[in-house]
Amino acid sequence: MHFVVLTIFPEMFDSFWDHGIIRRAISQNNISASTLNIRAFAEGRHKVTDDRPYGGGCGMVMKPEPLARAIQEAKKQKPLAQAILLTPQGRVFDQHVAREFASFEDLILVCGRYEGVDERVCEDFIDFEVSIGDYILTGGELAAMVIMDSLTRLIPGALGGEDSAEKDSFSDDLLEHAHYTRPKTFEGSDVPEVLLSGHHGEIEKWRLETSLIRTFLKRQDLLAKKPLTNPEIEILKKWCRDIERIIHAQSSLGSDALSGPE
Ligand code: 4FV
Repeated sequence: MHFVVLTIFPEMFDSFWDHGIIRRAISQNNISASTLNIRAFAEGRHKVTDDRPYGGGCGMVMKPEPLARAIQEAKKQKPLAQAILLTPQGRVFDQHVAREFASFEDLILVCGRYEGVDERVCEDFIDFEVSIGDYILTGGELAAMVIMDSLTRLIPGALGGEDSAEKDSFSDDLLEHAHYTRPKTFEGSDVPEVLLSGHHGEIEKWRLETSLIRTFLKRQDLLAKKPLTNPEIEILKKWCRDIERIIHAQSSLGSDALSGPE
């Protein structure tokens, strides 16, 4: 996959390309990337890329012509590329969207600045509008980095042998299980015994249970929209039985909690 980033601050990406998994993915040709400076497609001595909003109001708007020319140039370089505008108006990015985009040939990432871009660019030159979240950034560059980072992880070979995106958080719409490494005891707390057992079946079962409980406690919205597997349903049912037993035991413990308002 090739990423073409359209921005008035191309230097912001120098460091991004040059570190960690992104740097290795580029050196191994799992991905490639380039920038186009939108200002280079602007007219006049001052290469102006923004102007005052029609209808008045504060802030400036990105002019359509330089952006349209830059997108056309990017599509000339990468004819199969999909043009994505990073904007709060867009489809909210998540691992599902990441997996969908990771199957594309090439991507053009259009980074807005100021109050936003002229609407006619969105209508005629953009294939997808994507938001990384319901908050306002000063520019689309950080959002473009988020997209490239999460997509690169999904490119086969980019994560290398020791890691795989298959077992990610959200790969099955659950939060990831807890992670532990040496030392066995830290600040008086030990690594769960099962992880030291070498019993892979038990370890996988424990990891699924901790994923489910963490998702249940922290992100029930994810559980609500996830088709559960039989093993997952069995685990939830076991919890229900455990909870029922505890509630039932309350009566024999003479707890008056049971005689509450319900
Ligand atoms: C944004 C977001 C975002 C809006 C105006 C750039 C800014 C400025 N992009 N997800 N949230 N963009 O806030 O993607 O041009």
